[in-house]
Amino acid sequence: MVVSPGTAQKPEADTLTDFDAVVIGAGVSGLYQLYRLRELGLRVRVFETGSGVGGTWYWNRYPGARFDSESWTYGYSFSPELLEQWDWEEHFAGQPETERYLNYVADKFELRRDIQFKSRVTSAHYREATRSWDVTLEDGRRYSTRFLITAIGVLSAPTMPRIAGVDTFRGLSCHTHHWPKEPVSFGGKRVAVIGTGASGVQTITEVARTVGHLSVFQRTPQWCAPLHNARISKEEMRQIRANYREIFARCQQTYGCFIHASDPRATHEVTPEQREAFWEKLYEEPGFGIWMGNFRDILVDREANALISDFLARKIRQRVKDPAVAEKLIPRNHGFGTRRVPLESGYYEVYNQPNVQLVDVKQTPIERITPSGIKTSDAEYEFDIIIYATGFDAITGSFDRIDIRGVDMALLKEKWKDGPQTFLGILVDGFPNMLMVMGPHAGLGNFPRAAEYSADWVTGLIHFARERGLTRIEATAAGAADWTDHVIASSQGLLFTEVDSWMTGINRNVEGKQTRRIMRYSGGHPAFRERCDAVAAGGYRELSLA
Ligand code: NA7
Repeated sequence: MVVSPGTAQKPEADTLTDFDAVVIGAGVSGLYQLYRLRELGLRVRVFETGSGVGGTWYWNRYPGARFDSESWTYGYSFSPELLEQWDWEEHFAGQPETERYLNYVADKFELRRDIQFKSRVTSAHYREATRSWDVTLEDGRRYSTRFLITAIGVLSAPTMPRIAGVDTFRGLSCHTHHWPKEPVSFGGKRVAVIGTGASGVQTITEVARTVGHLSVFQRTPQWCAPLHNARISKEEMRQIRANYREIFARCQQTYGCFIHASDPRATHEVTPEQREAFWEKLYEEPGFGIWMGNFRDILVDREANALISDFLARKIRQRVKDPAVAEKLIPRNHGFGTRRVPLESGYYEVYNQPNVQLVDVKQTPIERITPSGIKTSDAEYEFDIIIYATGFDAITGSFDRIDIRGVDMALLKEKWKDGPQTFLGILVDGFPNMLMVMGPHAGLGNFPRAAEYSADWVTGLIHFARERGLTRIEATAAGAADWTDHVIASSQGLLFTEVDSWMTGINRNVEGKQTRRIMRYSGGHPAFRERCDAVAAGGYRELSLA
């Protein structure tokens, strides 16, 4: 049954629960999931912690926050009318533009009337007697729902460093994820940034433009590559619009749903001169091409990886004037692309500014945050502002922060303590009627491309169940074990598995997240879709349905 958004009918069988479906999160995936479930005529409520839509793009309003995906590959693809109406301003949109876009989508499809803002879900408990979930908000309000759908993102549980004295600092201090809505001025201020991941790199570059003095506290340098952002002219936007079908089709074919496809050649199949020329070309091109569009073996072959790493090290040495600083900015403990590559717009040149200082906290560890600044093992610094770009309890962190209990009150966090176990990254055995959009062990990549697929699959399954009067959907233990084994097997041989990062589940600021585990499916999105499509086409026989 397809009804227009907003005219949802109440199916008889489900009137025992407040809602047919509760979606947690009004970010990129939650908004689209709501749209799709409304099409089925479901009574849906979205609970969102923030006071506006956007998820990642609502919260991460730190200076310099912007896409590393091409804007025109990042927008939703489901509505030709939306594609027709929305003009992207930049090839890699900044956070304000993206937040505006997601608000535009929410308004256009009148999504807000089913979204309850300022509503943090603190617990979700499954009740076997009614085959439903009881959902409790932070303020104590409770709701029941047949289906519980998590759309809580992969990087939405920010983590502060475990450094003594963090609460004692008297100036302004803030995690990049929690950046205030009011403008913050850096002119004449002494600013510290702790953390040099993708968020830190963007923040540092932007703050350096106007800051009085900037100190960057770096634990691990990153292999950064140029973003090469530019504005989109009217003519370019016209061409993009005319090509949307091809653009999205290409994203469907690539490993990570980006427009960049890996080069079919291996690094050693070309001469050193050809290799150098190819890498120079990639370095001059916008976006993730140098990571995703490189020779096919750079992320699996140690020698190939060492060569591309050496190319990037030479770039850092060319761009940073002080050789000692350049050496500090060159990663030694991981090769290029084995961690998420931050894209930058003048990041390395920041260290040529006389008012910017790089502090290597491996050499001189931070001992404590003081009321006036930061004390390391060899100096005491005074600051007006401390920015924590210290990352996230990735992928499972936002699940861990909700008390999710399935059959017999089993705790999801406990079930996943040695790493996630899921079926297709969407279902978990022992947690009936809970469906995860972009859950752990799902295909990851250019987020909206993967999220649209995930939400479509969830919608298809719910549609299937309702048509047949099924009220209980669960993964089998065998199905989850198979998928988990497959996810782990698909990561074998990939160099990223040998490196500590949020992609291997490491966060030194979180108890129990010190051992590497595979957090996402690494077989590529086309293979992920093929498997999920086969399950759907086979009538979901791998699931336990009742
Ligand atoms: P990341 O990439 O996890 O980066 C966090 C950074 O914070 C990283 O450089 C960490 O160093 C550093 N960090 C964390 N704790 C500390 C302490 N205690 N002391 C010093 N430095 C610390 O998070 P981002 O927010 O930058 O990016 C997350 C993703 O968002 C990104 O990949 C994009 O996909 C978007 P470490 O490397 O652990 O030594």
